Amino acid sequence: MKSVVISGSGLYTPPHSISNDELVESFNRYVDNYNDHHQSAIAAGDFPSLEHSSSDFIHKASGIKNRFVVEKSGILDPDFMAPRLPERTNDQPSLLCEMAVSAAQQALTKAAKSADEIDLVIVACSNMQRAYPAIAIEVQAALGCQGYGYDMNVACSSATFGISAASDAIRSGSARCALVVNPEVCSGHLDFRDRDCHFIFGDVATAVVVEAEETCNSDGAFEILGTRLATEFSNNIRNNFGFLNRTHPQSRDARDKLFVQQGRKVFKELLPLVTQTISSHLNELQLSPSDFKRFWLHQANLTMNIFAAKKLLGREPSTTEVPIVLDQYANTSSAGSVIAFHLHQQDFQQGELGLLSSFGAGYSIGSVALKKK
Ligand code: CO8
Repeated sequence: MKSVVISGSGLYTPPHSISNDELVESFNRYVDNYNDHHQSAIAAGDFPSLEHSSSDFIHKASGIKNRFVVEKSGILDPDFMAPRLPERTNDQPSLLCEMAVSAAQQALTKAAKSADEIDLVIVACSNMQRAYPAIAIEVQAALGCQGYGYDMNVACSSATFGISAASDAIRSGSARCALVVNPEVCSGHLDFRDRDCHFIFGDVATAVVVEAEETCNSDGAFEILGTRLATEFSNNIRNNFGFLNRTHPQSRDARDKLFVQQGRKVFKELLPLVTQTISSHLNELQLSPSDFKRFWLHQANLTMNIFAAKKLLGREPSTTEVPIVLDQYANTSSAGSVIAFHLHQQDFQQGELGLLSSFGAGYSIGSVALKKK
């Protein structure tokens, strides 16, 4: 079978960052305003008062200290609590396209490829900012790529599913060189008024170039030894936003039209699926977790990652075995494991193994076994 490699990766980090303290300060002002405004209804027992958030809780429960966002002032405005993003005209690049292009250009440079050598563009991320035309086709035009492009969404697992699709396309001959891009504007679909989740997400874009080993000119390439994808339906992470919302105006802006989750249930149900999927994937490749130098895991929760790695390795993992980027980037959905891969791969020697793995809504789990060329 044709050998396929990841020959370059790229990372676009938005210009604004928000610390836990900044986020909590604005959230708590929103809570105080809300409770003041509804004082008599709360006193009458019509509905409960809102509770303050806390930086300590956020850090202890998730490991997150900071997040990057495309726009900060609207998120921190207690009267707005969302990024302020002026609508662009159809002649301007979309926000997702702009972020994707920036990450893609870095990946192309690393892979020593020019845009016109790309003949497949996959934009793989949690939420597309419009229904059509596909963001991928806009990215294809903006960069000057050949061939074809399409969008795909498997929530947090979009990147690994995208890499798997690109690898299959190259093996089958329907593409020669692919770009898989993950622009995530998580701040656009997060309810910053919800104490349970206002701290979870950040914005970012990542990109990788996937091509046949025979066309690869990069000295930093990783061979894709194999991919394993798994899904199992769950309502525990859900967002009901969609074009049918307007057909029922009464609930068009209801809470479920943004990200909602049962965090504890996700933790309990998803982790066994993750460790089973990775274990059976490695078994099939006749490898064991201890053969791997590094696990570039989905970045949702620090405890979750340590738990998954401990279960796989049968011992406490070191910080170099399981690099954490969520402390600075928060959960960036599909991009999280690719950020970890991009920032923590320079020390790899020829023949060393690493595993890229994502897990999240769906449920969905992706596992990509890599070997340094
Ligand atoms: N400040 C202070 N206290 C709080 C806060 C807060 N901000 N929030 C909750 N509390 C309180 C709760 O009310 C609760 O109080 P009590 O015990 O009195 O009821 C207590 O703290 C404990 O609350 P939880 O049980 O909810 O806390 P956890 O320890 O479970 O931590 C987490 C919450 C961090 C959410 C954790 O459950 C978690 O990370 N779970 C894993 C979830 C996960 O991995 N999800 C993946 C989702 S991402 C994905 O798939 C992509 C989706 C698409 C992207 C969407 C972009 C927006």
